Amino acid sequence: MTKTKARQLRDMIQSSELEFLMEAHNGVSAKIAERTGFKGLWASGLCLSTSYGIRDRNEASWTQVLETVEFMADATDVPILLDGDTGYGDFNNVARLVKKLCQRDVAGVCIEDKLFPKQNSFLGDAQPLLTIPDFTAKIRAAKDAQSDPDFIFVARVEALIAGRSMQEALDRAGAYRQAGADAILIHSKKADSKEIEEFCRQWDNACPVVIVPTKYHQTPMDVFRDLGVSTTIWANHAMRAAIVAISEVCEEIYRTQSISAVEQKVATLTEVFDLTGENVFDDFVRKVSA
Ligand code: SPV
Ligand code: MG
Repeated sequence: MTKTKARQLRDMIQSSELEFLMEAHNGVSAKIAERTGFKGLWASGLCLSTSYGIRDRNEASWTQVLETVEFMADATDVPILLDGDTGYGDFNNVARLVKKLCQRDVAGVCIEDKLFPKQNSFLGDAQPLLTIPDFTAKIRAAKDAQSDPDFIFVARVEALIAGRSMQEALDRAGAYRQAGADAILIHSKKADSKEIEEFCRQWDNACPVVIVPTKYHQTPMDVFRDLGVSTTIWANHAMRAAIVAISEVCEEIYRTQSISAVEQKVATLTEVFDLTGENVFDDFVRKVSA
């Protein structure tokens, strides 16, 4: 029997290898990442928002996010970890979110200990944090609501982002683990990875650690491998690549009033049809008309 998506994500998070989740923000970007070979996907709140043309401040409703992530789950066979921001409300909202994610075959959710409405971690300083008891209530509510025993809850510690101490980051992570979190995402916006490395040393793999090296991208992955990090999230690179590629093609077509010059730079229609499954539609028609 094939493994459920939640089981696949659980195996990745718990494996002794360093694993990778690639950002995707709609069905087609999810499919492309899967085809490349990624074993799992990160449905980024920032990139979902960007794809809607809105800010990463919970301007999209949670059901709009759910609808998009369902398209992503339908388009792929690999597990998706949804960036669920702060859970779109209190513990009750988190429980309802987890229930719906299990129904739609989304393998896990990452919830951060900031306040609703959230703002992106790379904006501003000293962002306020939720109290530990209020956040552990969200974890317990999520674990209680999951219908799939393998569903993954990643608790995201924003203490370092908010300028709090290393000790507070460790205390929060400890409380979240005790409340039932399956993994801890420790986030940093520093250009070097010293504080992440320090956290990992002191945490000593009390439970799996997930990192997002968007800012400290120069540190080789072997450093994190040696520290026993479970999973790295490449958090926004499909969207940032798309912005550059779309801009270049728009500029060229606008300037030349022709599409000839870009023909070699864009996907063929055969590739488009292949990505959306047109190539197997005829087989489907034959099967149902037999
Ligand atoms: C996201 O991808 O939306 C994240 C990661 O939450 S970050 O933008 O680094 O906060
Ligand atoms: Mg986010």
